Amino acid sequence: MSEVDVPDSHPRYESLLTRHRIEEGVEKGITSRQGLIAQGRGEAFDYLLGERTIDSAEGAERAAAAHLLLADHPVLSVNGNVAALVPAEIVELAEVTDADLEVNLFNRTEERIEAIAEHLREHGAGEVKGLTADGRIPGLDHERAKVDADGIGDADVVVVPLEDGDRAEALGEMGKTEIVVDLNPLSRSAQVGTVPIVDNVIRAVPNITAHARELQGQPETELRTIVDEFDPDTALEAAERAIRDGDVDIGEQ
Ligand code: PTJ
Repeated sequence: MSEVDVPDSHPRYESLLTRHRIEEGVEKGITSRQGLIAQGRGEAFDYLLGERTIDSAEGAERAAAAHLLLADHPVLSVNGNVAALVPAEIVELAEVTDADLEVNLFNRTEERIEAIAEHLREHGAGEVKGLTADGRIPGLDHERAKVDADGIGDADVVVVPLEDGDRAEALGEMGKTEIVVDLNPLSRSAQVGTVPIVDNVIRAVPNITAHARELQGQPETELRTIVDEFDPDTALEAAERAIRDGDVDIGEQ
Protein backbone atom coordinates (compact mmCIF):
# COMPACT_ATOMS: atom_id res chain seq x y z
CA MET A 1 0.00 0.00 0.00
CA SER A 2 1.07 3.58 -0.53
CA GLU A 3 0.34 7.23 0.18
CA VAL A 4 -3.17 6.83 -1.36
CA ASP A 5 -4.18 3.48 0.12
CA VAL A 6 -4.14 1.67 -3.20
CA PRO A 7 -1.38 -0.62 -4.41
CA ASP A 8 1.03 1.05 -6.81
CA SER A 9 0.14 -1.66 -9.33
CA HIS A 10 -3.38 -0.16 -9.59
CA PRO A 11 -3.92 1.07 -13.18
CA ARG A 12 -5.06 4.47 -11.88
CA TYR A 13 -2.33 4.71 -9.24
CA GLU A 14 -0.54 7.76 -10.61
CA SER A 15 -3.76 9.65 -11.20
CA LEU A 16 -5.11 8.82 -7.73
CA LEU A 17 -1.83 9.85 -6.11
CA THR A 18 -1.90 13.14 -8.01
CA ARG A 19 -5.46 13.90 -6.91
CA HIS A 20 -4.61 13.04 -3.33
CA ARG A 21 -1.62 15.42 -3.34
CA ILE A 22 -3.64 18.27 -4.83
CA GLU A 23 -6.45 17.79 -2.29
CA GLU A 24 -3.92 17.76 0.51
CA GLY A 25 -2.33 20.89 -0.96
CA VAL A 26 -5.68 22.71 -0.72
CA GLU A 27 -6.19 21.50 2.86
CA LYS A 28 -2.73 22.79 3.84
CA GLY A 29 -3.31 26.21 2.25
CA ILE A 30 -0.68 25.59 -0.43
CA THR A 31 -2.84 25.04 -3.49
CA SER A 32 -5.66 27.37 -4.56
CA ARG A 33 -9.15 25.97 -5.15
CA GLN A 34 -8.66 26.96 -8.80
CA GLY A 35 -5.76 24.55 -8.70
CA LEU A 36 -8.27 21.70 -8.43
CA ILE A 37 -9.91 22.82 -11.65
CA ALA A 38 -6.53 23.17 -13.39
CA GLN A 39 -5.67 19.65 -12.28
CA GLY A 40 -8.91 18.27 -13.75
CA ARG A 41 -8.17 19.93 -17.06
CA GLY A 42 -4.64 18.56 -17.05
CA GLU A 43 -5.89 15.05 -16.27
CA ALA A 44 -8.11 15.04 -19.33
CA PHE A 45 -5.16 15.81 -21.61
CA ASP A 46 -2.97 13.31 -19.78
CA TYR A 47 -5.61 10.62 -20.27
CA LEU A 48 -5.60 11.30 -24.02
CA LEU A 49 -1.80 11.14 -24.08
CA GLY A 50 -1.97 7.70 -22.46
CA GLU A 51 -0.51 9.01 -19.17
CA ARG A 52 3.00 8.60 -20.48
CA THR A 53 5.88 10.76 -21.60
CA ILE A 54 5.69 10.87 -25.38
CA ASP A 55 8.94 10.98 -27.37
CA SER A 56 8.65 14.66 -28.27
CA ALA A 57 8.22 15.52 -24.57
CA GLU A 58 11.30 13.48 -23.72
CA GLY A 59 13.22 15.51 -26.30
CA ALA A 60 11.86 18.74 -24.79
CA GLU A 61 12.90 17.60 -21.31
CA ARG A 62 16.43 16.97 -22.58
CA ALA A 63 16.53 20.41 -24.24
CA ALA A 64 15.24 21.94 -20.99
CA ALA A 65 18.06 20.27 -19.05
CA ALA A 66 20.63 21.59 -21.54
CA HIS A 67 19.21 25.13 -21.25
CA LEU A 68 19.35 24.96 -17.45
CA LEU A 69 22.97 23.76 -17.47
CA LEU A 70 23.96 26.52 -19.90
CA ALA A 71 22.12 29.27 -18.00
CA ASP A 72 23.85 32.04 -16.04
CA HIS A 73 20.94 32.37 -13.66
CA PRO A 74 18.23 29.71 -13.91
CA VAL A 75 15.10 30.05 -11.76
CA LEU A 76 12.36 27.48 -11.15
CA SER A 77 9.00 29.13 -10.58
CA VAL A 78 6.79 27.30 -8.09
CA ASN A 79 3.02 27.73 -7.79
CA GLY A 80 0.44 26.02 -5.61
CA ASN A 81 0.00 22.99 -7.87
CA VAL A 82 3.71 22.38 -8.37
CA ALA A 83 4.37 22.66 -4.62
CA ALA A 84 1.66 20.09 -3.88
CA LEU A 85 2.60 17.66 -6.66
CA VAL A 86 6.40 17.65 -6.83
CA PRO A 87 7.93 19.42 -3.80
CA ALA A 88 10.93 17.12 -3.32
CA GLU A 89 11.44 16.69 -7.07
CA ILE A 90 11.55 20.45 -7.80
CA VAL A 91 14.02 20.95 -4.93
CA GLU A 92 16.20 18.20 -6.42
CA LEU A 93 16.06 19.79 -9.89
CA ALA A 94 17.15 23.12 -8.36
CA GLU A 95 20.09 21.40 -6.67
CA VAL A 96 21.25 19.52 -9.75
CA THR A 97 21.05 22.57 -12.05
CA ASP A 98 22.13 25.13 -9.44
CA ALA A 99 18.87 27.04 -9.95
CA ASP A 100 16.98 29.35 -7.59
CA LEU A 101 13.49 28.43 -6.42
CA GLU A 102 10.94 31.24 -6.47
CA VAL A 103 7.32 31.04 -5.36
CA ASN A 104 5.31 32.92 -7.94
CA LEU A 105 1.53 32.77 -7.78
CA PHE A 106 -1.34 33.56 -10.08
CA ASN A 107 -3.66 34.07 -7.09
CA ARG A 108 -1.05 35.74 -4.92
CA THR A 109 -1.39 35.94 -1.14
CA GLU A 110 1.44 36.39 1.35
CA GLU A 111 0.06 33.51 3.46
CA ARG A 112 0.17 31.06 0.58
CA ILE A 113 3.69 32.17 -0.44
CA GLU A 114 4.87 31.60 3.14
CA ALA A 115 3.14 28.22 3.31
CA ILE A 116 4.68 27.08 0.01
CA ALA A 117 8.17 28.31 0.96
CA GLU A 118 7.87 26.42 4.26
CA HIS A 119 6.62 23.29 2.44
CA LEU A 120 9.63 23.44 0.07
CA ARG A 121 12.01 23.89 3.01
CA GLU A 122 10.44 20.82 4.65
CA HIS A 123 11.38 18.99 1.44
CA GLY A 124 15.01 20.09 1.60
CA ALA A 125 15.07 23.55 0.00
CA GLY A 126 17.52 26.16 1.25
CA GLU A 127 16.66 29.70 0.22
CA VAL A 128 13.24 30.17 -1.36
CA LYS A 129 12.62 33.46 -3.17
CA GLY A 130 9.31 35.15 -3.86
CA LEU A 131 8.51 37.17 -0.78
CA THR A 132 10.62 40.25 -1.49
CA ALA A 133 8.59 41.05 -4.62
CA ASP A 134 10.71 44.09 -5.48
CA GLY A 135 10.67 43.44 -9.24
CA ARG A 136 7.87 43.73 -11.81
CA ILE A 137 6.99 41.95 -15.05
CA PRO A 138 5.99 44.75 -17.44
CA GLY A 139 2.52 44.63 -18.99
CA LEU A 140 0.69 42.74 -16.23
CA ASP A 141 -1.62 43.95 -13.49
CA HIS A 142 0.00 44.66 -10.13
CA GLU A 143 -0.36 41.40 -8.17
CA ARG A 144 0.50 38.98 -10.95
CA ALA A 145 3.46 41.12 -12.03
CA LYS A 146 5.33 40.77 -8.73
CA VAL A 147 8.66 38.92 -8.80
CA ASP A 148 11.93 39.12 -6.88
CA ALA A 149 14.36 41.44 -8.65
CA ASP A 150 17.25 39.08 -7.88
CA GLY A 151 15.16 36.00 -8.76
CA ILE A 152 12.88 35.76 -11.80
CA GLY A 153 13.59 39.46 -12.45
CA ASP A 154 17.26 38.68 -13.06
CA ALA A 155 16.92 35.17 -14.54
CA ASP A 156 17.99 34.29 -18.07
CA VAL A 157 16.22 30.90 -18.02
CA VAL A 158 12.92 30.34 -16.16
CA VAL A 159 11.02 27.09 -15.72
CA VAL A 160 7.30 27.86 -15.47
CA PRO A 161 5.17 24.79 -14.90
CA LEU A 162 1.37 25.21 -15.25
CA GLU A 163 1.69 28.90 -15.99
CA ASP A 164 -1.06 31.34 -16.88
CA GLY A 165 -0.85 32.34 -20.56
CA ASP A 166 -0.66 36.08 -19.97
CA ARG A 167 2.30 35.87 -17.69
CA ALA A 168 4.09 33.32 -19.85
CA GLU A 169 3.78 35.75 -22.74
CA ALA A 170 4.98 38.71 -20.66
CA LEU A 171 8.01 36.77 -19.36
CA GLY A 172 8.89 35.81 -22.93
CA GLU A 173 8.69 39.46 -23.93
CA MET A 174 11.29 40.24 -21.25
CA GLY A 175 13.68 38.16 -23.35
CA LYS A 176 13.85 35.22 -20.96
CA THR A 177 14.22 31.65 -22.15
CA GLU A 178 11.03 30.04 -20.93
CA ILE A 179 10.66 26.35 -20.24
CA VAL A 180 6.93 25.65 -19.94
CA VAL A 181 5.39 22.44 -18.59
CA ASP A 182 1.75 22.18 -19.67
CA LEU A 183 -0.33 19.18 -20.69
CA ASN A 184 -2.32 21.30 -23.12
CA PRO A 185 -0.28 21.88 -26.29
CA LEU A 186 -2.80 24.53 -27.39
CA SER A 187 -2.49 26.64 -24.24
CA ARG A 188 -0.96 30.06 -24.73
CA SER A 189 1.85 29.21 -22.30
CA ALA A 190 2.87 26.18 -24.35
CA GLN A 191 2.57 28.19 -27.56
CA VAL A 192 4.90 30.98 -26.37
CA GLY A 193 7.46 28.84 -24.52
CA THR A 194 11.02 28.50 -25.85
CA VAL A 195 10.78 24.87 -24.75
CA PRO A 196 7.19 23.65 -24.33
CA ILE A 197 7.05 20.35 -22.46
CA VAL A 198 3.69 18.64 -23.00
CA ASP A 199 3.85 16.20 -20.11
CA ASN A 200 2.52 15.82 -16.59
CA VAL A 201 4.64 17.84 -14.18
CA ILE A 202 4.96 14.72 -12.01
CA ARG A 203 6.85 12.99 -14.83
CA ALA A 204 8.47 16.06 -16.41
CA VAL A 205 10.37 17.40 -13.39
CA PRO A 206 12.16 14.12 -12.49
CA ASN A 207 12.88 13.54 -16.18
CA ILE A 208 14.54 16.95 -16.58
CA THR A 209 16.64 16.16 -13.50
CA ALA A 210 17.67 12.79 -14.92
CA HIS A 211 18.72 14.43 -18.22
CA ALA A 212 20.60 17.18 -16.34
CA ARG A 213 22.51 14.55 -14.36
CA GLU A 214 23.41 12.72 -17.54
CA LEU A 215 24.44 15.90 -19.40
CA GLN A 216 26.45 17.39 -16.55
CA GLY A 217 30.09 17.65 -17.53
CA GLN A 218 29.33 17.53 -21.26
CA PRO A 219 31.15 20.18 -23.30
CA GLU A 220 29.24 23.41 -23.89
CA THR A 221 29.18 22.74 -27.64
CA GLU A 222 27.28 19.50 -27.02
CA LEU A 223 24.70 21.29 -24.86
CA ARG A 224 24.33 24.04 -27.47
CA THR A 225 23.70 21.44 -30.16
CA ILE A 226 20.88 19.90 -28.09
CA VAL A 227 19.35 23.36 -27.54
CA ASP A 228 19.68 24.35 -31.22
CA GLU A 229 18.24 21.12 -32.53
CA PHE A 230 15.06 21.40 -30.48
CA ASP A 231 12.14 22.84 -32.43
CA PRO A 232 9.13 23.93 -30.32
CA ASP A 233 6.66 23.87 -33.23
CA THR A 234 7.55 20.29 -34.14
CA ALA A 235 7.20 19.24 -30.48
CA LEU A 236 3.81 20.93 -30.15
CA GLU A 237 2.55 19.39 -33.38
CA ALA A 238 3.64 15.92 -32.24
CA ALA A 239 1.85 16.38 -28.91
CA GLU A 240 -1.34 17.58 -30.56
CA ARG A 241 -1.22 14.64 -32.95
CA ALA A 242 -0.75 12.20 -30.06
CA ILE A 243 -3.76 13.69 -28.27
CA ARG A 244 -6.05 13.79 -31.33
CA ASP A 245 -5.09 10.45 -32.86
CA GLY A 246 -3.85 8.64 -29.76
CA ASP A 247 -4.71 5.05 -29.10
CA VAL A 248 -5.66 5.10 -25.43
CA ASP A 249 -4.90 1.80 -23.80
CA ILE A 250 -4.12 2.28 -20.16
CA GLY A 251 -6.30 -0.28 -18.50
CA GLU A 252 -9.60 -0.03 -16.70
CA GLN A 253 -10.72 3.62 -16.33
O1 PTJ B 1 -1.04 28.57 -7.37
P1 PTJ B 1 -1.43 29.67 -8.32
O2 PTJ B 1 -2.22 30.75 -7.64
O3 PTJ B 1 -0.25 30.26 -9.04
O4 PTJ B 1 -2.42 29.05 -9.44
C1 PTJ B 1 -2.00 27.97 -10.24
C2 PTJ B 1 -3.04 27.61 -11.32
C3 PTJ B 1 -2.56 26.34 -12.01
C4 PTJ B 1 -4.40 27.38 -10.64
C5 PTJ B 1 -3.14 28.80 -12.32
O5 PTJ B 1 -1.89 29.06 -12.87
C6 PTJ B 1 -4.18 28.51 -13.38
O6 PTJ B 1 -5.35 28.83 -13.27
O7 PTJ B 1 -3.70 27.89 -14.47
P2 PTJ B 1 -4.60 27.49 -15.75
O8 PTJ B 1 -4.83 28.72 -16.58
O9 PTJ B 1 -5.76 26.64 -15.34
O10 PTJ B 1 -3.59 26.60 -16.56
C7 PTJ B 1 -3.08 25.42 -16.04
C8 PTJ B 1 -2.56 24.59 -17.22
O11 PTJ B 1 -1.80 23.52 -16.68
C9 PTJ B 1 -3.69 23.95 -18.06
O12 PTJ B 1 -3.36 24.09 -19.43
C10 PTJ B 1 -3.66 22.47 -17.67
O13 PTJ B 1 -3.96 21.63 -18.75
C11 PTJ B 1 -2.21 22.29 -17.24
N1 PTJ B 1 -2.03 21.28 -16.19
C12 PTJ B 1 -2.85 20.98 -15.15
N2 PTJ B 1 -2.34 20.01 -14.37
C13 PTJ B 1 -1.13 19.68 -14.92
C14 PTJ B 1 -0.93 20.50 -16.07
N3 PTJ B 1 0.18 20.42 -16.82
C15 PTJ B 1 1.13 19.53 -16.44
N4 PTJ B 1 1.00 18.73 -15.34
C16 PTJ B 1 -0.11 18.77 -14.56
N5 PTJ B 1 -0.24 17.98 -13.50
